[in-house]
Amino acid sequence: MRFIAAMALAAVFGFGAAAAHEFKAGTLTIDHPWVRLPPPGADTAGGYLTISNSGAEADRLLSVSSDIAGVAQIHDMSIENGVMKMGELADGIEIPAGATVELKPKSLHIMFMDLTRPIRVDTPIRGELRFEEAGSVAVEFTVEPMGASEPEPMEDHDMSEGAMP
Ligand SMILES: [Cu+2]
Repeated sequence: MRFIAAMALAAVFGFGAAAAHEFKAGTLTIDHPWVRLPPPGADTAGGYLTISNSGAEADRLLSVSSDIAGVAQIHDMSIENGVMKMGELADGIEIPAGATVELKPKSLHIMFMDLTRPIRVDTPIRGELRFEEAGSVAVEFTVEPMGASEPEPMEDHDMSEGAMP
């Protein structure tokens, strides 16, 4: 009986660790980096993650690199006159002290461009985040199908899904 309980506990903790999928660097915690599986033939893919800063000083995400793309830019997305626009944030993203910043579809995101290999759901992507204070942090992005667990806030923007991660 005790043995079975221990096994169950191990299973729970094992799953918990995998599900958490987080990376730490100094006062930063980077939670659940993932890349949305792009449509076949696409040469860009969107990357998302959550960064929490438990420290007393702000930090800044300056750049991102990966093993799937020649270029990775940090993008913001906004809707102007009903048209979705996105552009590079040349200064990166500030992570204020005590704050959590979420990169997610239809919002702040990482734009992987000039994809160098096919992206598959079963193949995690190695990446590196570079912060002003915390330095370089190695992370692993999981790959998730389009729309996976991400509700679409704007129903009428579904058509541009492929071009606008
Ligand atoms: Cu973009």
